[in-house]
Amino acid sequence: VLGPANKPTHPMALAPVATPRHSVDGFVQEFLHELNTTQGVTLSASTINDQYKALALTVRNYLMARWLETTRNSIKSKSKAVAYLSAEYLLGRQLGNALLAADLADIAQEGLKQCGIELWQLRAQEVEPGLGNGGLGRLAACFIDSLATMNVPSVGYGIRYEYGIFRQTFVDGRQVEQPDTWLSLGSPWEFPHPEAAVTINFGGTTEKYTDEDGRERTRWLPEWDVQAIPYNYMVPGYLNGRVNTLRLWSAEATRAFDLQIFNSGDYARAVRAQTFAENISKVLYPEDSTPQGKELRLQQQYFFVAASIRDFINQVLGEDFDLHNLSDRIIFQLNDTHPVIGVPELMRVLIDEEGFGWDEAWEVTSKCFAYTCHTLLPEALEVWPTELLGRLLPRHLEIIYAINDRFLEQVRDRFPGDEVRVGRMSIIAEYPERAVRMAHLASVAATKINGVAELHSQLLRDKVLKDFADLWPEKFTNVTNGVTPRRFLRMANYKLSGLLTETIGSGWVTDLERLRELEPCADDPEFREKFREVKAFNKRRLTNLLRARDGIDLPEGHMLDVMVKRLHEYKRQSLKILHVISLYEQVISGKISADEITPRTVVFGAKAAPGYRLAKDTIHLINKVASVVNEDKRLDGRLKVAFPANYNVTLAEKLIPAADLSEQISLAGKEASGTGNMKFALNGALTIGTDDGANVEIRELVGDDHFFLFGMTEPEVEALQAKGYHPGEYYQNNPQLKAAVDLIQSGIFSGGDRGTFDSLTSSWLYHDRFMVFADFDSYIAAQKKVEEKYADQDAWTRSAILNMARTGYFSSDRSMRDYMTRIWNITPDF
Ligand code: RUG
Repeated sequence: VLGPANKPTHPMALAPVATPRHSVDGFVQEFLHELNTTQGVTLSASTINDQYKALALTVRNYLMARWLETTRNSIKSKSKAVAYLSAEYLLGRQLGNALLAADLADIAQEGLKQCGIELWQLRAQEVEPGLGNGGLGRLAACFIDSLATMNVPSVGYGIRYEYGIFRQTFVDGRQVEQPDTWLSLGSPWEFPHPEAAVTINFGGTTEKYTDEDGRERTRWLPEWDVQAIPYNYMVPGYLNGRVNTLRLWSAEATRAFDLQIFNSGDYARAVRAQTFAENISKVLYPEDSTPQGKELRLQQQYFFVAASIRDFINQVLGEDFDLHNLSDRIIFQLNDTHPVIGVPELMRVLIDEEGFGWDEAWEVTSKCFAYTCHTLLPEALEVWPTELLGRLLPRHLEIIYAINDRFLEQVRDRFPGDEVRVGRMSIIAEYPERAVRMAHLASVAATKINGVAELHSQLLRDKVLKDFADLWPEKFTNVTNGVTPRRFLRMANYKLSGLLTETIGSGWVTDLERLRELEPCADDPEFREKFREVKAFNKRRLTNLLRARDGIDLPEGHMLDVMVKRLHEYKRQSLKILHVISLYEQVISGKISADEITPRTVVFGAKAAPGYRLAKDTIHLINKVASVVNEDKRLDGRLKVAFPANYNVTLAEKLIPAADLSEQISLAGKEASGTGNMKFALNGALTIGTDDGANVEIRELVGDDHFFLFGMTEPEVEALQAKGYHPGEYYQNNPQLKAAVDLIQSGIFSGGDRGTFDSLTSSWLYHDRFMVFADFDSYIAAQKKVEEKYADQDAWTRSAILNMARTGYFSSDRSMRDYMTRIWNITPDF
């Protein structure tokens, strides 16, 4: 077995690998070498896939020495590190980011040109690893980018799903999911280490025994196991010589064939056992914000968390480390409740394997975890039936009960006689079935608990986790989310980047607050003109892409009004489509003439969870509205709807820089933060939005004059709910809303069939859980203001520039600094 125990040395190995020469010649030489020796082809015989792979390997080679060095230092150094535990990483394409981080983009472009190859064509070959659903997974990817760029000792841990988020297609306007085969041509970015596999146990029972010292102990007698194989990915910092590691785990059967079954002649059963084990990392669950309590999901969670904890203890700390001091060396950041099973796992390792007493183990464990909550929706807080958890992880359930007993004692001490509170706070729910509340377990164990925007953190303290905030106010803090300026500004909007760098220098890429220096440019007509040219360029680029990718033609000269995010009722894509329908209805009924409409193309991008009926019906409605509206000559081409399928990071990188208007229209108090909102503002789009999530902070920073606010505030929402909300009354009392809903029910968007969208219209009319009808009027009024402002292009551009200049705060570098000081107590390496 290969492993760290076997440590050969050689003087030449002290400088790990030579970095290829940073010149066009050096690059070409390396590229041709990879083409010949790894792909096994000559340049003239190579396919575009060969070229893409050789290019990826070449770029890797430039980063390799830095990676080895970073890894070596992190093992040598005794400084505290952060392990980011996340079930999702929505990475996006790797090549562009690696080229940027290694400062190779220009050299590669020139070198490839000399070989008769266009860099952009190779970049287009890459299938993005879609190992996440939406905001939560993309946030994890932004965070690890910032950690590397800021020299923070850190490692990301997660799951290498064989199938990531499904590929969305539309058939007759309805969403149809296709498997995401991102690995079918192999990935040149991963480094598998099967020799470093970790065995992960499941099932079975526990038993009590007495050890040699006469102590009562418990051991877990598992029933089955799988191998966790680590795959390493480079996480290069931006131009700083550091390359961190993302380690994703893949499941394999412990024995390729179960020999016993095999020898008994039951070949099929033996192979089935293998398939069963490998299912664990087979597919990403496509639910965003509404998890389904599926057994395989719990298996996935335990699988990656147990492997990661073991990996950190064994590989990074080594055998001699005294685990009593674990919290001096690591903080495990729990990205939502998905990795929370790590808490009883660390307790189990310390007590059952390392011989710690309970109090000693808790003392360590309760300093090693911090918990980020990403939601306000009760249905998004994971809960595992004890029956299931106990069957899969019997020892962990015992430990959870023991944690709960001690915790509830504390609650009773503090609030004597308040058994209602005890029931509310218990880690174990009794109804509708006995179940473990993972958010409670996380809150009990974590040193710190944070929300992801100011308003969200406030609502966590005041509502969702109020009892915990009463008990431990000092645990609660906020870290407002951020996005990486490297991917979402420097790379995605390279024309704007050029203009920024030309104006204020390149420092903004790692110090985004410096965009403030651009504020005076908002009043400079020449700068405004250049800014408009950039936007026009980005629109042309998007037009070309959508034509080739989706056969969609974007009209010229339109306001680009963009709503891209997961499809969820609380995000209210329905409000946006009702606006479109209303404009359409007013023209075809003669209430307004087409030339009163601001020429506008509304772009949607959204995937719905495959089992989420109403979300899928909304997609169907949007597509059907698009096909009717886009064809109707009465609109004179002034209103269009575009819905490119399969919205993903790659598309976002083209769409966001082209947008004029950013739609952030969730019901107040429902969107924890949002991060798309930040990307749009940074790329100079104006936001129409509610006072929700990070919109609140965006508006505060950019100023009311440069933000279109509408809708109820969170307290108003609460008050309306308390009073009793009757959506039917809004329908009856608002002729414009009624006309739009009636138009859907007339069958005009469904080939005359009046019932096609009944599920949607009746859910609005009779429930409207997210109060679309209540905010409709205010939304329409805000859209009028949008139109007025857009009519004055100078005023619009001025606001767009100020949006960009004032939102540097939303860099994920700043988020990481906040985590370091408020939660982790970590300083960067230098
Ligand atoms: O819905 C939230 C977003 O508001 C937030 O910006 C993002 C990152 O913090 O996380 C999203 N989220 C929440 N995704 N899944 C969950 C489930 O808790």
